[in-house]
Amino acid sequence: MKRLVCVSNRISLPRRGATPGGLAVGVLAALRHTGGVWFGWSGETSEVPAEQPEVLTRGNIRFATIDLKPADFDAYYNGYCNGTLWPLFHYFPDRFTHEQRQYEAYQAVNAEFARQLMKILKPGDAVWVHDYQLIPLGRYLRKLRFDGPIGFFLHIPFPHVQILRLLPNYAELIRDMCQYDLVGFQTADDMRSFLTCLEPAPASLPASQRIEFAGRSVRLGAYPIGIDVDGVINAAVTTYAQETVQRMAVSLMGRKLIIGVDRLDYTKGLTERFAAYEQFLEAFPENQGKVTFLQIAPPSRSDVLAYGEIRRGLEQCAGRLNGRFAEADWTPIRYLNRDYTHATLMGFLRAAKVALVTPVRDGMNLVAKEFVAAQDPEDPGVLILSPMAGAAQELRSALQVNPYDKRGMAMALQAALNMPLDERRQRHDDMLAAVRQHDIHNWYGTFVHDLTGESVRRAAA
Ligand code: ADQ
Repeated sequence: MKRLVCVSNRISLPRRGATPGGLAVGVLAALRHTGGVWFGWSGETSEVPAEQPEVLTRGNIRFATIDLKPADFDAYYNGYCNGTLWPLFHYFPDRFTHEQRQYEAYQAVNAEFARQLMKILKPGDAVWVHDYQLIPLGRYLRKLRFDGPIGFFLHIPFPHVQILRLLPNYAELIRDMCQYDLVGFQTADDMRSFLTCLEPAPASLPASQRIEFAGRSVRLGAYPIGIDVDGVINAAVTTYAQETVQRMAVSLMGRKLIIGVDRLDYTKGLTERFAAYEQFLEAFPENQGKVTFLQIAPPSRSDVLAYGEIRRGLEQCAGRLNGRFAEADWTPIRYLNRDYTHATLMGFLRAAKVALVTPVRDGMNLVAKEFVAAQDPEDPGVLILSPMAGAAQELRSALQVNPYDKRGMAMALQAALNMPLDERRQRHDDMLAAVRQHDIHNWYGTFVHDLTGESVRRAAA
C-alpha cells in the first residue's frame, strides 16, 4: 500500500483536545485505518516560521505542521478563503469580495505548503488534498516534480459557472483543479456544476469518468462523506445516560425537544430557522409550553466581519422570540454559543424528537446523518432537512423543506411532532440504511482506491 499523505488547512492535533469538525473526523478515520501523514497549518502564526515542519507521531499517524506569517494568514484565510471562496461556493454573491492581493496570498500560501510538504514526501506516496483552501496545491507539487498520485476532495458545494464566473480568477481555479489525478465532490450535482465551468462544457461526464484538460486526463467522481455509524450509535447511547444529557432532559419537564446543531455560519440557515420557529409557535399555539428548541451553535471564524453580524442578528432573534412567548416556567428557545464534545452532542441528538437541519447551502451536513444514527430505532425522532444540503440526496425519507419557506417549515414541525410511530420507524429505517451505505469507511475507501488503485480494507468496528 502506498503511504497516504493527507493535507488540509487545519489539522486536528491530538494534544490540543479540541473537538474535530466534519473534515477532521473524516481524515482521522482514513489515516487511523491506513496509517500515514497528516500535513497542515499548526493553528499558530509567527513572523519567522520554522524552516522544517514540526512532526508529532501518535500511533500510525505522523502529524506534520507548519506556522504561517500573520499577514499571509489573514489575507489567505480570513480574506480569500472565507471572504471570497466560501461565500461564492455557497451561492452568496452578495457576501463575496475579491481582492487581487488576497488571491496572491492564497497562491503564495499554497506554494509554501507545497515547498514544506516536499520535505517530507517520499517516492511511492499518494497525496490527498482537502478542501477549498488548498485548490492550487496540486499544481505547485507538480511544479516541484512530485510525480505520485494527487487527489483533491471538495468538502463544500461546487457552484454552477453562472456563479463561479463572478470570480475574476475563476479560469485559474479550474486550471488548478485539473492538475489533480482525481477530483472528488460531495454529490453528483456538484460534479455537474464543475463540468459547466469547463470550456467547452461537456453535457455529461463520459463513461470513463475522465475529462481531458490541457493534455492532462483528470478523473472526477462523487464521494459523499459519511459518519462512523456504530461509533455514533455507541456514543449516543452512552452519553444519553450520563449527567450532562440527563440534566438537560430532566430540565425539559416532559416537553418535546427540537434540536439544531451547526457551526455559527450564515450558510446554515439559522436566521431563517429562528423565524420559522416563531411562525410555528404563532400558527400552532397549542405547542406553546409543550416544546423546547435547543440550538447549539459554536462561533467560528470570528475574525471575519460577516460572522459577527450573524451572531448579533441571532442573539436579537432569540431574545425577541423568548421575550414574546416565554412564560415564567418555559423558555421556547435555548440558544447556546458553545462547544460540546462530539460524544455529548450525540447524546443530545438522541434526546431530541425533531432535528432541524435546514442550511441554505451545505456540502453534505454530517449532523443530519448523526441525528439518524443517534436516534432510538424503536421510537425514533423526525429529521427536517433542507434540500440544499448534500445529505438530502441520500436521506430521501426526511421531511424535506425549503429553508426560506417559513410557513412550510412551521407545517413540517407540526407534522413531525405529530407523526405516528409506524411512519417514524419506516422513515428512520430507510434513512439509517442510507447512512450505512455511504458511511465514513466507504468514503475514504472508495476515494483512496480510485486514487491509488489499491483496496483499503474496511476498518473493524
Ligand atoms: P461543517 O460546515 O463544519 O463541515 P458538518 O458537516 O455539519 O458541517 O460537520 C460538523 C461536525 O462538527 C459534525 O460532526 C458535528 O457533530 C460537529 N459539531 C457541530 N457543532 C458542534 C459543537 N457545538 N460541538 C462539537 N461538535 C460539533 C464541512 C462542510 C459540510 C461537510 C463537512 C464534511 O461545510 O458540508 O459535510 O465539512 O465534509
